[in-house]
Amino acid sequence: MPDKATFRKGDALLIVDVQNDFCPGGALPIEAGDAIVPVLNEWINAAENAGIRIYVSRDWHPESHMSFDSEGGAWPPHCIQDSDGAAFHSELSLPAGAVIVTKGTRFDRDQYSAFDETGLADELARRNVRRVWIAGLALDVCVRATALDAAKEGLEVHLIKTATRPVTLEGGSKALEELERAGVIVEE
Ligand code: VGL
Ligand code: ZN
Repeated sequence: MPDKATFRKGDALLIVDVQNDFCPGGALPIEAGDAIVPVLNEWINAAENAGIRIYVSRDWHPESHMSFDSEGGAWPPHCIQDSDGAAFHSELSLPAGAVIVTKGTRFDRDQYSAFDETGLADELARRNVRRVWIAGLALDVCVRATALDAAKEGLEVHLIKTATRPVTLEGGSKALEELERAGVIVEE
């Protein structure tokens, strides 16, 4: 379990898409997606104690988004703006200072990465963040894309493996290999 000493100056915690639609009972459920919430709460608590910034991304699609299967896309309709499905999991204990990063709002294409035209890289640079701890949903989709972009931005990237789950097991193991090849440090 993390504690205050896990973190140092220049760190940030980045939690990806822990929303109801990605949890059991949601529109695009990930097996045991909700099981990461208690683990994330430990990380949030440790980050708070260390005075480390916390960013939480959310998938935030307009109705009839082009990524929905009804529109020829790859996914069932999910995370529609302001719906219950788009809300963060109710047991995720987000502190008041946590900063929300909204993505998936573009009409013309999907945005899997929390860095994709959100300005997040500039924000982290402005705050002198050099190392990010990444977790959330889904390992093989938005966590993968976010961690790869973070590495491309030159950040030191740590993936919290116990606090992420994949859409498919095969996709999850492929993503882990790919992330390690990209220099991401996978925390067992
Ligand atoms: C995601 C599928 C579609 C994710 C978002 O957050 O991993 N997956 N949209
Ligand atoms: Zn989506």
